[in-house]
Amino acid sequence: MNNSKLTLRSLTAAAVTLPMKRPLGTSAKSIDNACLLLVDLLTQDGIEGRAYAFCYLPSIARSLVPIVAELSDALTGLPLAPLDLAQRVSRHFRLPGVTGPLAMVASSVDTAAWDALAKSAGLPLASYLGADLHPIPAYNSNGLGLMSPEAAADEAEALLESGFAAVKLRLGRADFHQDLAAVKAVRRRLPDRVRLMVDFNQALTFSDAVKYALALDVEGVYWIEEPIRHDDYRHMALIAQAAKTPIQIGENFTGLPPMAAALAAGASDYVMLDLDRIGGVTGWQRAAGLAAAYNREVSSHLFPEVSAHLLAATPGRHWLEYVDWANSILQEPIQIRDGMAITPSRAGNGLSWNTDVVAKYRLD
Ligand code: SMN
Ligand code: MG
Repeated sequence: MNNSKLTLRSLTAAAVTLPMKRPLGTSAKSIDNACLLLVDLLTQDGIEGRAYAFCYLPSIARSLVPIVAELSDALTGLPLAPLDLAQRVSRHFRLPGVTGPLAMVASSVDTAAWDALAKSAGLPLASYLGADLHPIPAYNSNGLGLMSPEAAADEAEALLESGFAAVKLRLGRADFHQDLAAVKAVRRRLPDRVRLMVDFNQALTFSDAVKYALALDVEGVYWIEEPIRHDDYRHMALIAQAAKTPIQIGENFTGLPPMAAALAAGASDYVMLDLDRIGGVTGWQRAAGLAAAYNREVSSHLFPEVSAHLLAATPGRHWLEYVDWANSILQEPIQIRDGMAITPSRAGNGLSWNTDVVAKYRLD
């Protein structure tokens, strides 16, 4: 089939809230439901592209449904060329600004467009982007929120099912001694070969972050994620210089400019890309190039299904963040074998909705 013939017919969206098996207590907020916006792109040729956005709050997921409908009117009849569509979407949102939830919409449209293109070529997304279907090392990022040291150790052990060899613990309590107690309890319970990432979700001040990072240097932690405000690159760089443990940031890069600024400042040893904030497949590919120029390992943030394809096509691919939050609405959730995410071989990005379950959890 000739890709140039594909034409965008419509975009539709549905908001859902899905119960999470393991609630997640972060230093910012406790999350026990995954609020998603499901985006369907229909072409005039009948090929569909899909994406979902992780919206954090039900009100955000709901509010984006009419925004997608309005965007659909602006894009209908255009060729399905994601790079050109991205420019049109950027222009559509330029006055309010392509940030926050609007960046999620822009990214989802891009992701859905690439899905439809890869399907029309009969190729899995990774292959369509020129890569082999590499399995990707995955860490289990379900649960392990702020909880007692004993409960955290129990949960960490349970998370090793499916052969996971890495888990992520959330930190950022008011009292660092409690954070440290949780790290020690989890580390003691896990076999040495299991990697333990920790994530402060931006909870610390700069001076506390330096102190706590040095304390964590002797606790067998694999990376320290977002110790301070995500966009304070100057101080993040000082923490990265002070600590032996690598610093990980990036889930809050909205588009390329913040990522370029962070890399130029030396703010992070590793980078993590969020499909929904970085600009979908188009944004991810550009970001992967930038990371390669700076010789940085690239991990994914949420969206394990599409991120597996993108990491397969990313030089310096590092870890996939595995969460099962969308599994209930997916016809074929991503498989984990021996701690590796299996990049699916079906055409497209692999997303298709279980419509009965979508109907059950619909918000709008
Ligand atoms: C996170 C992700 C999604 C919701 C809350 C917290 C976290 C992560 O920062 O990196 O997994
Ligand atoms: Mg994080």
